[in-house]
Amino acid sequence: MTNQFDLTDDQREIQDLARKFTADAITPHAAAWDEKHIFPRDTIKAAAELGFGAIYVSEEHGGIGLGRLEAALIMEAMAYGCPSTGAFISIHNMATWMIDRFGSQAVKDAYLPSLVTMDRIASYCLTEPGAGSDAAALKTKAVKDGDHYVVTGSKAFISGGGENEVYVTMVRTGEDGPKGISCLVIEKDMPGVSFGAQEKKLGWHSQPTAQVNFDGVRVPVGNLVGAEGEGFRIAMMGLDGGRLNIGACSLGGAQRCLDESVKYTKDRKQFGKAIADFQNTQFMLADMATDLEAARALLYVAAAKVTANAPDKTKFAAMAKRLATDMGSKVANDALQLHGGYGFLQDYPIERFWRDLRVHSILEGTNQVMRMIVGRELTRQ
Ligand code: FAD
Ligand code: 2MC
Repeated sequence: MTNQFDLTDDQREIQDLARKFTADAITPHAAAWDEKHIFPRDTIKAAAELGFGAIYVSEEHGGIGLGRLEAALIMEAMAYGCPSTGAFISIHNMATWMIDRFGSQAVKDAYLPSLVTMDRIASYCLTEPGAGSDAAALKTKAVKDGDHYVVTGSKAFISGGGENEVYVTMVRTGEDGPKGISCLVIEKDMPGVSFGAQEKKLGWHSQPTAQVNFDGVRVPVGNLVGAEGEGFRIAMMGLDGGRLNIGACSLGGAQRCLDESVKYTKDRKQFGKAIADFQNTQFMLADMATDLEAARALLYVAAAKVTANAPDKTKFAAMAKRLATDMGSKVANDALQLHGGYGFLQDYPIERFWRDLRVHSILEGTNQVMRMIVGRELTRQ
């Protein structure tokens, strides 16, 4: 931002590009993707043609080299049409950035060209059946055998699981706790990789989610991202940006719900007048807009801090994710209320946004974990 009140011309340009792409390629199809559980691979590939598969990957490696605020603007714009598809692209960006930022030249050369174009798509694998919020307790083991690691274990809830080609996976190469964790790039086709059944979910229907299993998978030592023992820190740094993007997806979805609510309440008449004329309706709309702007302002500040690598970036990313995702769901819920019974029907988009935004308070770290990060920072000596 050039000043604290407005976006720069370049930022507006990228926002306009993302909004136009969304209006043309996402919004008209999002309801069908949701209802029929369609994974829109072609649309995702078209997003990558605009650079949206590698937003903060360096230009040297084929990315568009933008900052985290620009990424948030793009995610917000795409989520206005479909939060599920926006979030899916965000996770790919997070995993791809980890390779660009911490990978050796050989790993970058092997994976980045096809990830940037999204000819191959990347998943981020941290969670395990027994290690969710306590991510540093993960057990998937990688044991060195000559010039390979032999990987055994399971990752739960993996977005893109079964569909994506590349799995950026946190594994245990050493002691218990965060310092024994490393980050490995594992491919779908490596012998010993298998997938659980597709999860049946409340929302996020336009993208697959499945358990990923590793049974003695031989992964070249060269596929290590960063040094042995650095995997947890790399995973957490990835999430600093991922959490901003998830928050941005909530902002975009909630903005759509607010816009739909303004339109609907002006059209719908009861007791002889538009329901927008009731003071209760106007107060609800006013609170929705105010909460949304407050969450957006914090998220943009947090994004600028992550771009600048500010010392308090993790705390701000956690605060912004917590506020934006909780506010996003509250706005979607109020929008549903303002639509009355029609809000509950699939004839209007509100119920889809209500379902899609709900999980944003859970994944990429639950909002309780976000409070834990902020609280620990505030009380640290
Ligand atoms: P738990 O950790 O068991 O938490 C259960 C409850 O206990 C929560 O309310 C939690 O906040 C609370 N709790 C836990 N510890 C504390 C504490 N110390 N203090 C207070 N409260 C606490 N993971 C990936 O790695 N990659 C993915 O691509 C991915 N995609 C996902 C997609 C979907 C649709 C979903 C639902 C999840 C996805 N996840 C993914 C996993 C997600 O990150 C986890 O679900 C999340 O981190 C929470 O872990 P858990 O589900 O095991 O819950
Ligand atoms: N950046 C850099 N380093 C970090 C960091 C960050 N953001 N966060 C932690 N670290 C470092 C930290 O400094 C410490 O290193 P050192 O001992 O050298 O100082 C090390 O990592 C361990 O950190 P903690 O001591 O804070 O670790 P702890 O185990 O207590 O808890 C917690 C960390 C709870 C914050 C972490 O486990 C967490 O974020 N849990 C939530 C899991 C999660 O977000 N999962 C999301 C999965 S992805 C997903 O859902 C998708 C949809 C893709």
